[in-house]
Amino acid sequence: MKPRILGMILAGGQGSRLAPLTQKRSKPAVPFGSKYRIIDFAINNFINSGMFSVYVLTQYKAQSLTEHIQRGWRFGTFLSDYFITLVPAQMYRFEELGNAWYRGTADAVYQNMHLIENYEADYVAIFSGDHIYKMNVEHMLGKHIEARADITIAAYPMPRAQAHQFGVMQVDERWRVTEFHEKVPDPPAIPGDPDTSLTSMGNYIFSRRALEELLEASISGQETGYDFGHNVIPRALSDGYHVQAYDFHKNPIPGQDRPNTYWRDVGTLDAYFEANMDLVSVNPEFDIYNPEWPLRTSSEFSPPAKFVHESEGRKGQAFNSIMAGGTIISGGTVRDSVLGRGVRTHSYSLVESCVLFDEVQVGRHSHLHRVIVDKDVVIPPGTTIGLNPDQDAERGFTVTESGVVVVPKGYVF
Ligand code: ADQ
Ligand code: ADP
Repeated sequence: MKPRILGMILAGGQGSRLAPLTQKRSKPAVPFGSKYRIIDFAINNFINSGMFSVYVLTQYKAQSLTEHIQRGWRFGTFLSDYFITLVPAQMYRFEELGNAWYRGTADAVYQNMHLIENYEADYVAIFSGDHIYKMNVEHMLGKHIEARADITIAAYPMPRAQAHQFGVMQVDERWRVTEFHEKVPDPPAIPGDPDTSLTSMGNYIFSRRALEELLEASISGQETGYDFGHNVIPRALSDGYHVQAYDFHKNPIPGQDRPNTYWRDVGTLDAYFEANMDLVSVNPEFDIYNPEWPLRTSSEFSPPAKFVHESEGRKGQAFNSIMAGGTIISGGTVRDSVLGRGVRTHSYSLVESCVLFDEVQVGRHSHLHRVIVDKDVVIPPGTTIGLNPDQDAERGFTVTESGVVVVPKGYVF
């Protein structure tokens, strides 16, 4: 019999370092790459791996995420094993836990153990909803089963200088995890490679019994400490469970020859901006055009994108850019940019290295350089943003370390 695997996507993250993009929505709901939301990549990973039973655990400012999933991710079938269902924090264990929202990642799963039981899962894939990447989860499950592991953690080698923001593992020659350090100031390096650490991607496959035992042991009756990284994984190691690391670089993606090395935690505005720019580079490392790994999203109706050339001085043109339906580039220039649905740029405007969300309007003679503009913003004619970040900060915009300027949703000039 085919093993039964249930997918759970952790989508409750606040994403405070992405503010103001996360002022009104959770991190997984933040638009990305013109047409997508960040969570779409995690869902596509499951769907493209042939896993159609997926719960999405939500909590913080979930309205936008809820609407996106309801609108875009319906199977519309009568087969009960085919679902993508939102599971908001709803105090399901109120009698036992009292007034408790999801108190951490492991608690989010603990409070929903009944779903795992009802599904009669053999394995549970608990994945983060926060990252941009492709991953063949079926391959990871195969390795988990082959190793007879209790837990398998997806692993990504990362410069050691950045590894303090992640969980870091040490493994033996068979990639069995021997140590796990969650966000420590001085994380260990890979032996023989002092500048690199093996980090956790926050994606776990659990054998069902190990998950039940470990959550019971590490959550039940505890006053604090409800996270996979801080609590459950260290406990699994100290209690002698078999914890295996999975080498993400060996993850095969159908239709893709090059090794699967692209994984981005777009946790900061600069990282988010750079990952968008990756999509408009001439030869992107992250291929969104692979027909064997389709990247679906909510498909809203929109008319075709249009480029208007009224006269020599008013050419509507775009270079090295991506854009969604409904956009009209009217007599202005767009370069190295990511544009959402229904964007309008008007004559003599110049948009360079920008990320414009849905419905943004750029007035005549405006010039934007390295700017992220959230939804529903009308930029009046003759506005300059991004050329003088100090001035932009004085105007009240968020300016990142690298000088990217962020105009928040609905900002009125
Ligand atoms: P972080 O990403 O810092 O570290 P966390 O903030 O707990 O961990 O978020 C993990 C995932 O859970 C995210 O997708 C987030 O949206 C979601 N989430 C957070 N709180 C939640 C809650 N209360 N309810 C539901 N979902 C919630 C983790 C691991 C590290 C690893 C990194 C990789 O702990 O070991 O290196 O992920 O990014
Ligand atoms: P997004 O910008 O993420 O696409 P939407 O504009 O589609 O979000 O909003 C989705 C839902 O989020 C709205 O229907 C509304 O319920 C809620 N929402 C958005 N902005 C606000 C707000 N300022 N205050 C309260 N709710 C909001």
